[in-house]
Amino acid sequence: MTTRREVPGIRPYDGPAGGWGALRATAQAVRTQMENIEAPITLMRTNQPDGFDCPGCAWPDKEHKSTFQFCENGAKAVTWEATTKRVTPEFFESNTVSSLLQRTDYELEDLGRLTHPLVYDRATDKFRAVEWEDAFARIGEVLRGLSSPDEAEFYTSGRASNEAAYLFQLLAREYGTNNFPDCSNMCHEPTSVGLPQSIGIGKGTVSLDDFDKTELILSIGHNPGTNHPRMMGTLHECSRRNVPIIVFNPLRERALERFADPQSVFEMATFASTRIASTYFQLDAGGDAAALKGIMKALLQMDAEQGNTVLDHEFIATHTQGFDAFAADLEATSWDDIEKASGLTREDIDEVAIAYAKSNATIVTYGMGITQHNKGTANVRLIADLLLLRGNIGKPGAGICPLRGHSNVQGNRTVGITEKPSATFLKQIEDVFGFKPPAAHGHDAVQAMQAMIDGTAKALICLGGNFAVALPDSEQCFPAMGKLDLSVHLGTKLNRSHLLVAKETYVLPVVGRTELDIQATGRQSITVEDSMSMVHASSGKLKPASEHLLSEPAIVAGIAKAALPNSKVAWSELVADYDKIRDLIEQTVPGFEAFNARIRVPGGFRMPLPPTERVWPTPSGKAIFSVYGGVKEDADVFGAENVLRLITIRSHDQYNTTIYAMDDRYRGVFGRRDVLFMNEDDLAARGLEHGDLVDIETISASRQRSLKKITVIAYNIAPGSVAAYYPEANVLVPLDFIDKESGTPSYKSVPVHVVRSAQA
Ligand SMILES: Nc1nc2c(c(=O)[nH]1)N[C@H]1C(S)=C(S)[C@@H](COP(=O)(O)OP(=O)(O)OC[C@H]3O[C@@H](n4cnc5c(=O)[nH]c(N)nc54)[C@H](O)[C@@H]3O)O[C@H]1N2
Ligand SMILES: Nc1nc2c(c(=O)[nH]1)N[C@H]1C(S)=C(S)[C@@H](COP(=O)(O)OP(=O)(O)OC[C@H]3O[C@@H](n4cnc5c(=O)[nH]c(N)nc54)[C@H](O)[C@@H]3O)O[C@H]1N2
Ligand SMILES: [Mo]
Repeated sequence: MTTRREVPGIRPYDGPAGGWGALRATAQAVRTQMENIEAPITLMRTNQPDGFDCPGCAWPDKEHKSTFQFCENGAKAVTWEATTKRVTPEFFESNTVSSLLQRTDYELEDLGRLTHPLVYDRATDKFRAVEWEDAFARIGEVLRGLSSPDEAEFYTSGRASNEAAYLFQLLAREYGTNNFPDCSNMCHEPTSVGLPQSIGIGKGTVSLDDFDKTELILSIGHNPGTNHPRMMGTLHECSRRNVPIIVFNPLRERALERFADPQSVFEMATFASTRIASTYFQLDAGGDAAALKGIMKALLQMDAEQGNTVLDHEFIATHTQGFDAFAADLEATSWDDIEKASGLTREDIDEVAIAYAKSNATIVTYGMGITQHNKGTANVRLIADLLLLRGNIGKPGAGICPLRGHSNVQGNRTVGITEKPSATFLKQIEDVFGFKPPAAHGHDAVQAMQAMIDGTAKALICLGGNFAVALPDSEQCFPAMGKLDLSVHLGTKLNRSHLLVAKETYVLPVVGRTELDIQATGRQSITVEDSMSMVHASSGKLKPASEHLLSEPAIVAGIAKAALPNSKVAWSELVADYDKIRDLIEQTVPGFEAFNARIRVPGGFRMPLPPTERVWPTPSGKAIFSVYGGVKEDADVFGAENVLRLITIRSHDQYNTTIYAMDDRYRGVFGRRDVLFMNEDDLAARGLEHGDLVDIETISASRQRSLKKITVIAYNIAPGSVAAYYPEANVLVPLDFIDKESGTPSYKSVPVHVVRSAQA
């Protein structure tokens, strides 16, 4: 191999994921954010029976009462919120919004916790403190003045509790709209749309116990070492039981190769580690559909050759529908197309099919590598198809396992955050509250932004999140925020969406997950639902970051009382005692029977998951095979040559748009984020070298989109695929480049050209 030139901040990381590096990084996270010793104590209370739920990810905990589970990125999420840094009215007094917009996303949040409710003052171009009651009164007044409730958009980011989210949807529905853009629309919407079509419910079917019994794991398009770190403990255990773990990912992700469990005294003491992937297939970005179809085609063939012993024919006959059309589609798909579109060989695919045929209980885990494509929903259904072929749903050790995003994104949906509510839910709301909620479907995230760009949306209320930065096409979305009459942000820390001010803008600071929430009847707890449908209580213990904070339920109620003077909802009573919110959830949402009693049991309870008992809540009562049609996940780019598919990814030091620090340790990137990962052959084909400056240009018939002067680095990534960090690369993603079934942006498959930057 030729010696590579030195590129600042780029050096190979040879260790396993986890291990001492993770402990060091945790210590660093505590040191930079906390001045006192409260931090370690706070961390110890994460995911404990009487503590708070980790705001990091939605991976469950063993009965939620295990000994402290170490997790580096959970620690970062907690210290980032429990930081001792503050951004006060005095700070805003000496900094204009225009000047703050010059700061990076990292610098903005690193200013610390918001301490006071703020209103934007156009005359001075500054935020200043405002009284809560004045803020509520004015927000209510603007909302009451809109010509239609559908001119307002109610955005939810998945960190909100069930209680806050339930009140939020109640506010919007009594006000008169179903405009519920939410972070799930950018994330697992293909799961929420695709799985109900296949198995009747839009949630995963496995529990942690299933991982104890599984015989094979297929891990597709997710990066648990960074995004679901507590899952690494589970994968580590499975690997040590010699369960094969077959990974499909265009990038070599270190944690999927080797992991040292910081809980393991032996591994820590001996610097040993455990292999995670038994086989690692670096397929092309957008190649999963072809690979999955290939595996299933091979299975059908094996079944025919081996006297119908490979598929679970009894299960297929009793429990499913649509097999013939599905099989015909596989028949019509050529091996040539499968190999070309996946980037894998027939032998690779046969190998997986043989392993799958051998396993009596298989789990498929998947993330954004599956959902964020033009055919994300159809992709999710292919995974269900694969499992159905051998009866791998509703059997111990087997099932489908979507890795959810935000810690309560699944719960938010369960309690009514959806732009397409069911008639039954609306009827329940009407019966219990005595007002008629709107039936017309509302906007999802992309549609809400499109309405803002058109000027038809006038107000945006955000329950958390960083709406404009999380969405694609920043050049269109950022200015659209400024066209609104009103934007309101409930948040813990300052971010760019807050600064993209509307005619009137309020930033309302909330009590965080780690903090004590005291209301009229005393200390409150909230509830969340994890990726495996376990609902449990969470209550913070730290003193709130400022005495001026309000809880999310209190703020939603404050806005509601001002916007709906004749409301049928007893807002103040609900805020005084969250048990009363839970009683209402119980009365209006199925599955929450004896809600308050059951969350008082350590570990909480599981929401109903009929497919785990082989009950399929589809219209026909059967699980349904899909017909994919072709092998392409993403639209063809006709006439363009040298096309690369851009994947946008998270670094190890990042939580969505929150940048904790500038390193991406496992990928060997330190102190910077302005890089493009590219395969050596693709570099050579373009006459480029490791470390060159390049421009990335989106191939699209509409407006030109480019990101200039990015350092290209040689990386172990599938040829034809390149990767860059989100949110910086969002300028390259067209807003209408979506999965039409779910509305989810295709952040993982943007067709681009990469060219050498012009000399300065
Ligand atoms: N620390 C931390 N934790 C998080 C988050 C965070 O930002 N930081 N975000 C939270 C949220 S909201 C979410 S949704 C989850 C996200 O968790 P993930 O789903 O793991 O999200 P990504 O980082 O987008 O990583 C996707 C992985 O898919 C791979 N990939 C990309 N394209 C393809 C493809 O076409 N096929 C295949 N097979 N693989 C592909 C990428 O190489 C990468 O390894 O994590 C949650 N947890
Ligand atoms: N290019 C590209 N774009 C993507 C993705 C991608 O993979 N690639 N992933 C998409 C995905 S999966 C998602 S989920 C979205 C994420 O979209 P969002 O959920 O909108 O974004 P976050 O970055 O998680 O939001 C961070 C902000 O939330 C606020 N916050 C933090 N904690 C709390 C709290 O407890 N309460 C309240 N009220 N506010 C709080 C803080 O003010 C912080 O600035 O981004 C999407 N965008
Ligand atoms: Mo997400």
